Amino acid sequence: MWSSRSHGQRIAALTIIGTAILLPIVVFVVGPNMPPGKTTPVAAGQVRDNTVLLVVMTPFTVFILVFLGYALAVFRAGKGDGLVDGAPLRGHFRAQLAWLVSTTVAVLFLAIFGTAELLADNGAGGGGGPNPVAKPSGPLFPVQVIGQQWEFTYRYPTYGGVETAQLVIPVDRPIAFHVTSLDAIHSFWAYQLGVKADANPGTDNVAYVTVKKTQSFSIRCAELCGLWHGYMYDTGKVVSGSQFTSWIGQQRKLYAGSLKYLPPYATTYAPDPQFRAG
Ligand SMILES: [Cu+2]
Repeated sequence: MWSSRSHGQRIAALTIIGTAILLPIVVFVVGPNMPPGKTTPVAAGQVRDNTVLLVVMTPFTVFILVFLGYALAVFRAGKGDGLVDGAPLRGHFRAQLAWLVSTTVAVLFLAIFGTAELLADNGAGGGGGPNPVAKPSGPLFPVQVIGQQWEFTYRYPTYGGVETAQLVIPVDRPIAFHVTSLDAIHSFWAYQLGVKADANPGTDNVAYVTVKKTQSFSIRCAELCGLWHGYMYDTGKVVSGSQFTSWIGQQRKLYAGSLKYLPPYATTYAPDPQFRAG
């Protein structure tokens, strides 16, 4: 019979071999195909972060699977064996040290890496609240996203505060989405852009993105918000600057009549004036 020491060494060796085989596959095959794709710098950053997370969890997953397989194969009781407990691991200094050090290093690395990535990408496509800690430099193109049961409406404060039923944004311009809600909590998720920001009533939740090429993208509500939550989806469009100018001009004409019924533009949006912020 093997000693507990040689069990440990075998499991460690199998974990190292398994990790060495899987890591290149994770980095070069699985990683580049991770969601949400690479059509915006923010989305590409999320692909990179998802790959890093997968790399970090690979040795741990391999260890758990190796341990399971090893235990099933080697610690199996033979016919006629009584119910015998294995050697206790309690007080095994090296096993404890290895586990404590590896998990501590992994968790601290993820905390530091995650914080750095959030700051480097100006919120990494997530909502940063009304006053985000990190902000892109230069002029921003503001678009208000208003969630309500069960659709999104889009407001363009720099174009007379016109409200539209479809989201169209110009390519290569840093966009600031101001996400809010009229009623329940929704979440504005523009999948291919790598943007996902909660829509809370009475809150201006700001998320930044710049899109590098013209394209369509899907929009879904990502927060269970009532009966027709599953139907709260939409398709947005990224167009050239000139296409955007002509589109927004048409919208202003189309909705000119309704504009006078809308409240003046504010960072939050409430049907009842007493809940309106300035
Ligand atoms: Cu919703």
